[in-house]
Amino acid sequence: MIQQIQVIDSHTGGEPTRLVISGGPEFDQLMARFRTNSAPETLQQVVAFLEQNFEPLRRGIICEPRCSEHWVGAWLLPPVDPAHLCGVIFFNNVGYLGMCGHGTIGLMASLAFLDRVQPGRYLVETPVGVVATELLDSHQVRIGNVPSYLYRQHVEVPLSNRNPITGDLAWGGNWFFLSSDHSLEVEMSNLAALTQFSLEIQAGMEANGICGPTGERIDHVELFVPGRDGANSRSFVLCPGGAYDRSPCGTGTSAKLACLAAEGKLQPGEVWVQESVTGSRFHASYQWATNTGALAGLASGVRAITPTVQGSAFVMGDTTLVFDPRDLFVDGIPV
Ligand code: PYC
Repeated sequence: MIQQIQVIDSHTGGEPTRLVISGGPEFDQLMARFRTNSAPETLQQVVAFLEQNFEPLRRGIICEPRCSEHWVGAWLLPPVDPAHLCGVIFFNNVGYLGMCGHGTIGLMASLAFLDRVQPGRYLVETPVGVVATELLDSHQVRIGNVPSYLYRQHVEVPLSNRNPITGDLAWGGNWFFLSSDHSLEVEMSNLAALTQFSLEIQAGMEANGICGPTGERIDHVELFVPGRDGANSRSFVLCPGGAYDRSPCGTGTSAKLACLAAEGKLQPGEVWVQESVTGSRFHASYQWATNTGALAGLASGVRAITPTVQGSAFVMGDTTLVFDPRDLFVDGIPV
């Protein structure tokens, strides 16, 4: 049977998001089946179910030939808590993400495009926590991300063909290795070298057992250089599937703020302008987190932060994807 899936495509600072609004898994039934009192826990169980049962569809939606590796997909879900706007589960070409900052900005702009939200404040559920969002106008969105923190500072990563690199490990809704310990130019003309270097760092971490507090893969790499023209910093971010983030990366900016806060280099409420390699910008700030629960790996003396990240997104497409079982690549081109 031919399956049809309705999606809204947007981009946030150049980084695209494909929001699946209908035609996919029966989320009403799935939510009823897995519902617990905790929205993140419920969504984690839904992710596990999707991983077991809907991998071909995930790949078909987000991989070539319908899409490509630098996109992030998003399943739109009914909320666990009726006081919340919705749930969202982000995915990419290789699997699922905990949170996605640019994607949440894209989600809100897409819902505004569909006339499902007006400017105002909304809570959105993700598998790693509830995210506060504020739609400022039909494009501008501010998100209050999940508690973020510096996990380990000055970690040396051995590299196979060059000197080791030193950086920090931090959580911003995904796991990041953050470093300024390099001499690469963060420019569009240097994307191949930045990508190659970041892949070597990912491989170096894997080979040397450098991971999160409970064995999590550090699957994002951020390379920083000083900012210019009013930006505090400029960065290149490599995502888990090998593509670079065209936006400054919302979860990556959150992880950066956590490091700056822990080092006393940025004060609560102070604005940090993070520029991406493409030149797009997020404006970010933080407050000390008050209610973090138990965060694995939060060192004594280090406090978690609540980051706020602001950016804008534009809708690019309102599309029906068609999945014909006779198509050799109905489930995407295998990688
Ligand atoms: O904006 O958080 C983000 C993000 C993660 C991966 C790609 N973008």
